[in-house]
Amino acid sequence: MAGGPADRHLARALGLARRAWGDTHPNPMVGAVLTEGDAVVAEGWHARAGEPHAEVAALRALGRRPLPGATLHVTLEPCSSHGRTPPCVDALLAAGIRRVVVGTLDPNPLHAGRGIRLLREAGVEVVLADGPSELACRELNFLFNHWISRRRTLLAMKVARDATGRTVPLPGRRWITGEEARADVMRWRRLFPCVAVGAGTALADNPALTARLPEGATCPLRLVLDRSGRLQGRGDLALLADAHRARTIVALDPARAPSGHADWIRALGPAVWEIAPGDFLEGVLARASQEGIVGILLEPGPSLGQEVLRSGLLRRAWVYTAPAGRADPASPPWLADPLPLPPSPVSLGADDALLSGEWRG
Ligand code: AOF
Ligand code: ZN
Repeated sequence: MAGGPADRHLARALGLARRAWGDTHPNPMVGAVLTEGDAVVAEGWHARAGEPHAEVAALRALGRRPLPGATLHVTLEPCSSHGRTPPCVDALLAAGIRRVVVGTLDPNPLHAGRGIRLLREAGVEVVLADGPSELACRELNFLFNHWISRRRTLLAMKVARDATGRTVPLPGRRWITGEEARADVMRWRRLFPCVAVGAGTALADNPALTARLPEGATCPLRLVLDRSGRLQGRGDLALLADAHRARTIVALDPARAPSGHADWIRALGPAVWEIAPGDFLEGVLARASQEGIVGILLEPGPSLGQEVLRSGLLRRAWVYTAPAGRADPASPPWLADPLPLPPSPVSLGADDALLSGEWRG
């Protein structure tokens, strides 16, 4: 179906799905376009968990029964069992839809291929996307795809470096990369339910970790990995003091943090995760999984970054690379080429490049 009208309609449905960017966890982003002949007659998307699925939203937007020849294009296989909402397969059959174009299969073990089979058994023509359309529909929901099959938090990392692999800005500067690269980071902060830094970065940079986009600012859950209680006495830090401090979580190892550290943090407003001694990163991911957090975007400094690389726990990365000489030559070059990322360089502004995707390290 490469390049045909079905791909065009799926591309439009993907645009609709992205309207709920970051808002659907733990559900996927899904978009749907209903066509009659060449005309798009209704659109829908899944706005947040608990609200109608994209297919149902499109049928409702139509406000009448679809014509007999109508086609429903949807970025994800229609669901086939009751969750928070009734199954979309039933809604499509009840509406008399006889042709469905599906962007990608739903990896949810409750559905995976079942929706397609039920539709076909009911005599509906089902067309499955392939090639770049299928890939785009699947990639959009990398967080959901990981969560639904493993019930485990996906750990991702964002790094801004220069071409020597250093990540600490030049003395007196705040940034290594340019504006476009930083704007791109904001989109990923907006997608992930949780953004994390180490205590070193919290102390050195005093970051707010909010997602500041042209359409407004939002605050993800903000996680500080403060294993040994280095934030003690720094109640002035933005993460502990700003208006969003109830959205901050401090993870610590009670055996290593000063006594009273956890209570001191809680009294300021943030939550505390006391991680039992052992592998700290693994403990944090286990706790985040229990809490239903589908993904953490870590923005590490050199020492945490090196630890994460050694841990084998990293699943995704966004590496923004500025020309050599943009980082502090006194800092360790810890993220050197070649990176175990797909060959996907994107240019951002005049100087910066981004390499991103599944981390195969
Ligand atoms: C669809 N269309 O727009 C979405 C789907 O709890 P519920 O009822 O919202 O169901 C959630 C599951 O439904 C979710 O895990 C995923 O498998 C599927 N999401 N399916 O047909 C949609 N959001
Ligand atoms: Zn559904």
